Order: sequence, then C-alpha cells, then structure tokens
Amino acid sequence: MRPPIVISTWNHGLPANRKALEVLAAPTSSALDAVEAGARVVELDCPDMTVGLGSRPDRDGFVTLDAAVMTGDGRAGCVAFVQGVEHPVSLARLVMERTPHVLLVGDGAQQFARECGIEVAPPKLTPQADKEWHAWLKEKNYQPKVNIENHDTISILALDAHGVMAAASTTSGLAYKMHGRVGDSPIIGAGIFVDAPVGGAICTGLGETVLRTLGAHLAVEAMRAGATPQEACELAIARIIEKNPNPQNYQVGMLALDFKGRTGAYAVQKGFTYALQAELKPAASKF
Ligand code: SD4
Repeated sequence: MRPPIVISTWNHGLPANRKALEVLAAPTSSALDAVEAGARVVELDCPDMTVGLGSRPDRDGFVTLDAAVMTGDGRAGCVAFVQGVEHPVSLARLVMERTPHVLLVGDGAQQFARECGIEVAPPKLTPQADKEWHAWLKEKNYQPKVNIENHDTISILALDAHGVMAAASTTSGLAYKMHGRVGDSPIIGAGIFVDAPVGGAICTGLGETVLRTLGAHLAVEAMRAGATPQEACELAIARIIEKNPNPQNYQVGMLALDFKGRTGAYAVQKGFTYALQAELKPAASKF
C-alpha cells in the first residue's frame, strides 16, 4: 500500500483534492469515491460560476451541465445537457453503476435522476448569473473562447492506496454556448480517460478542440507507448494545436497520472493552474 495521489484542474482543484484525500484516508474508500466527493465540492460552490447549478447559462438562459466518471477497468458513466441536477457527477456514477449505458443526455438523464430519487430543480439562475446573462443579451456577442481568465471545469484523477485509478469531470461548459451544445467533459476519451495498467488523463479548456483530437485518450495511449505523463500531456497538447488553428484564441489544460504515481501537466497557454495533493501549481505551457 502506498499513499494515494490526487490531481485536479484549476484553483478550485484545491478544495476538491482536500476532500478527495480526506475520503481516501478511510481504508474502505476507493479512488472513485474520492473523485466523486472532490467534484461534488466544486459543484456546490464554484466561485468561477462554471460548475454546478450556480453557473452561467447558455445563450437561451438555461444552465445545462455535463459530467463523467471512469475507472481504470474501463467502466464509465456520463451525463450531458442535463438541467436541474445539483450533482451531475453523482448522476454520471449512477449511469455507470445502474444502467447498461455509458451516456444519458437531456430529458432522459433527468428522468433517470428522478427514478434514482434525485431531486430535479426547475430552471432558475442565481441573481449574479441572471444579471450577467441580461448584460450579455444586450450585445449577444457569441465567441466561445476559453481563456486563462475563464477558469472552469473541475476534472480530477485519483490513484488510491490499492492501486485503483478513477477520474471525474463536471462542468457547465461554455457560458452563452448554443442550447444543446456539449463539450469534451462528458465524452469518454475526450475530456477524461483512464486505462489500467497504463494511467489516466483529464482535460479542461475549449472542448471543441479536445473533441476533435480525443485528447485524454491520446495522452493515455502515448503513455501506453512509453511516454511519461509529462511527455504524454505535451504530445496531446501539440496535437490539439496542430489540428485546431489559432491557438492564441483558446486554452486547453491537460493533466495525466500513471500507475507508478508519476504526474504530468501541460497547457496551450500560460495561466493553467492545477492542484497536486494539497498544493496548487502552475502548469508549463506551449505559449
Ligand atoms: C467544455 N471543457 O465544455 C469544457 C469547458 C472547460 O475550461 O473545461 N473549460 O468545453
């Protein structure tokens, strides 16, 4: 048995990691329990308004949420374009554990939540989100750029003391996105991917760029071929830049962890912070 390792995206990774490490201190807990508990902290309280029901809405005024979980044995559950659910990451876990499916979206995901006894709240913006949305409506300037000032998704990876790895991701996607838009975060292989006995990778940033390259899968396959987690992140970010023009207009941050407990972090642009255990770190970047 060795000490567990937790790594997650952005400044809000710190409270998430703290919770995940607290969960992992219990001998019967698992990496999956830890990443779910960590992600739930940010779903409830996200000062950046980019995770959970307190997020900024899409262009039509609806907060629509995406989440995913995956474990190293290849099990996965995801929800996308789901409204009114306080903890989409837990709903994603229920999809994995209670259904024969991997991904439920929209009304169907809500229906499944109700069947599981989870309350589905009617659409409602927080006063701050409502105010910002009404200000945005005046110009309706729709430029879905994710940059270093827009710190958003919580993606989290944990390796527990028993050598089991799990990942989770939860987000409201991009503010003022088109209604129905889904990014990389709930798509297995794009926003998150874990494969024992190789490792896992998680992403944050402009989801379209990661969807086009299946960034997390790319990084894990690079590790399978012998790359260190750091090399794998750099390779995946290089591919994202190669396939998506104008990298000055978007940010993607990638984190990786292998089963030896080695970690990697890399981003397109400066400004991507991540939490490793209880410490916040700046990631190296291409630009
Ligand atoms: C998305 N990847 O929906 C998410 C948003 C994000 O940093 O992570 N932004 O595209």
